[in-house]
Amino acid sequence: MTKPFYITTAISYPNGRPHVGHAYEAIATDAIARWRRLEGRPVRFLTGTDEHGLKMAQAARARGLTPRQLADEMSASFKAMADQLTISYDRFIRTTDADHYAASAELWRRMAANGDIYLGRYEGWYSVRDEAFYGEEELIAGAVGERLSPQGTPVEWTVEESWFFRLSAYQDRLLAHYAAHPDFIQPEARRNEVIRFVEGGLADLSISRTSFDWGVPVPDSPGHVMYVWVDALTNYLTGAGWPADPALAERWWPADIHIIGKDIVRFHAVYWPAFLMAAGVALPKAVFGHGFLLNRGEKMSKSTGNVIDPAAMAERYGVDGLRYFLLREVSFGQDGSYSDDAIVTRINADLANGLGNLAQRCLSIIAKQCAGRVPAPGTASGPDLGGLAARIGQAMDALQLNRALEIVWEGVSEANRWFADQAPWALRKTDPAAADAVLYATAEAVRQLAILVRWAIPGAADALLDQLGQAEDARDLAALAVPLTPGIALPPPQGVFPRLEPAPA
Ligand code: ME8
Repeated sequence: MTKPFYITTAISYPNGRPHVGHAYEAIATDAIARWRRLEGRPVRFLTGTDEHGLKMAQAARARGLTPRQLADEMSASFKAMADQLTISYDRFIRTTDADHYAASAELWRRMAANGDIYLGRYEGWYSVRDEAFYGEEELIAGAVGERLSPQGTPVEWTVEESWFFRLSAYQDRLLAHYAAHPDFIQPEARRNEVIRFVEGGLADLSISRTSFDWGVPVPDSPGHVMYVWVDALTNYLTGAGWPADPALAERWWPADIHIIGKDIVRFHAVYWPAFLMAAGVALPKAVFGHGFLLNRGEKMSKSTGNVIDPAAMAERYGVDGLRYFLLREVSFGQDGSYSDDAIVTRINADLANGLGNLAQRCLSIIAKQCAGRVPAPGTASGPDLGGLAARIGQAMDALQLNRALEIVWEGVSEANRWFADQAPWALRKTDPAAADAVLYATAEAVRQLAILVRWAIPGAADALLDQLGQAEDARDLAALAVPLTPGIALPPPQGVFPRLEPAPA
């Protein structure tokens, strides 16, 4: 399993501070990246910020800043969020990075060399909030009859000279690609939407702007900057070392999967593969459009102000508590809802009472009755965790992250049940060796479970593995086969999962 694995999040607009939707995407992508590393695969994980475009320029003006100043300030807060949430990215890309300008210009030149870019005049509807062009037929009516984008954002009639990408020429090739690669767009519902959209016919795409200058300059075309989505999508290539470092790009490209939200599937599953086909660059293997996170069922967005600060959530629930809730409670690919109640209940039941209790009870008895050393195994068979790793692997391959956690917790329940049935505290009085054997088997089960859940709650899992005296390099799936060494001294046990109190009503 040494095939390299390249995974990306969307890059966020740093026109405001990150919200929990951004945190969710980073956590889910991180979970997949960490699972692949546990399997022993070399992983490259890219995340970052998408800093150009009219939306950034307008947000900066509103605050009396230059776009660059706003981007610096907000990009730093996205990076701080990623670090706080223990997101294991290999590069945090900013689309203002120098190598990204070079990659974007190179992609443009190749599309142009293929004859797919021509100069024209754009007249049509543009939504600054979505940074997207819409056809008249796609617009919907707002409350007072005004025109809105299909996402419900304001649109304005825009007229300017523009370079166009010959997207219309790619309809058949895109449909053929979707048919030949059924996993290219996931989940199924997103795939069906995209196919329907492409079957409806594709208009050429305006890919440059002249009305503002906050963007990557179009090669050899003074006054034009690239439409922000052209340079934004190119970040995935820049992050693989393309074209500056061919050996690196060869290793990582094509990407194994782009993890993005459902609102931007069209850009990733239609425009992006068409750009790459035009440039003669291989297509990513898959695009996964996850659902939206709703605060008690309501959509949140920077523009509506209904935004929850992920830093405050991580503070209240703990980084691993927040990660666990989002991964366990949201069915990956579908929308999910959260509330303080739901988070507290889930954390207390599964982390504090479930895994935490198992580890704490077993380790505190070992500390007291076995002089803090891993006891002798004896002949106790232990809880039945056989087949768990394989089943989790299957769920992870299918990107059923919540299902994978359910399976881990089948193991947690089994281990708790077995431990209680064996009652080592009673056994100690009649058969100390048998009591030791039960404690050994339980500690070994905690070790296995900690490894199997490390992709989801890395901080807590590592704290458990520390308490079991496990070396840094003995924490991957290969280490499942190497049981605890009897006799090793363990550090004093400490609770890893605090119980949370519900918020006052
Ligand atoms: O779309 N729940 O940036 P962005 C879950 N710059 N995910 C959410 C969400 C929510 N409530 N709100 C947003 C952009 N997201 C572009 C991407 S990629 C080349 C360019 C997701 O800051 C959203 O779907 O608006 C997207 O995947 C990511 O957060 C960044 O959103």
